[in-house]
Amino acid sequence: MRFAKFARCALVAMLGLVLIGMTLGAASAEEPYKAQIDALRKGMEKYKDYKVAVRDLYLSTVGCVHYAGEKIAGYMEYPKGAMGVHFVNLTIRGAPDPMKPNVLIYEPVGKKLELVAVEWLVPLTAETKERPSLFGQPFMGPMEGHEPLIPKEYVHYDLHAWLFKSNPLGVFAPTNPKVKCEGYDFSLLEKPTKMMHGP
Ligand SMILES: [Cu+2]
Repeated sequence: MRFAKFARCALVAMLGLVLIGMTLGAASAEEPYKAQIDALRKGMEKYKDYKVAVRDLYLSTVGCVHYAGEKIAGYMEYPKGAMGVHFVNLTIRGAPDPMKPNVLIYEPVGKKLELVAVEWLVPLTAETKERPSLFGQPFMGPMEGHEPLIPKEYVHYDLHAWLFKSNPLGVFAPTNPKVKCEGYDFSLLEKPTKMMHGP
């Protein structure tokens, strides 16, 4: 009798440990990079004012990009949700710099633009030897350019990081179901982009 009780207690304790382990496991994807991600967020904070971003040559591509969540064979998969308005800096080139993303993403909220994410956009070139990765995250792609705002010929890899708005799909997911383009004049529903081949 007493042993049965002990066994039950031990089982409950073990289950508890397993649950704690699972929770820690889920959080650990970005854990080793936490300090680096915090430093990046701090460095990007000044861009909460979009005018500061424009002065630093992050220029608006106007459309608030969102996806319906459709799945097509041979095309990239974007879960239903939005990205927002991309501000692209074409003067940042070369290998992706974890502290200097070349894209900032804003969500239109009322008459304001709120900084929600950053993105690294890396073209596929003859010199590309391997898939880029940052913070232990392999980039998505290679894929065609996102029409109609980016020409199809711009074959690239990309990685998003939701630094300023939580994303239930994860910090590095391409779309965020909590970001909305509705009510914004330049809302733009994009089709999934064609997958290409590369390292
Ligand atoms: Cu994007």
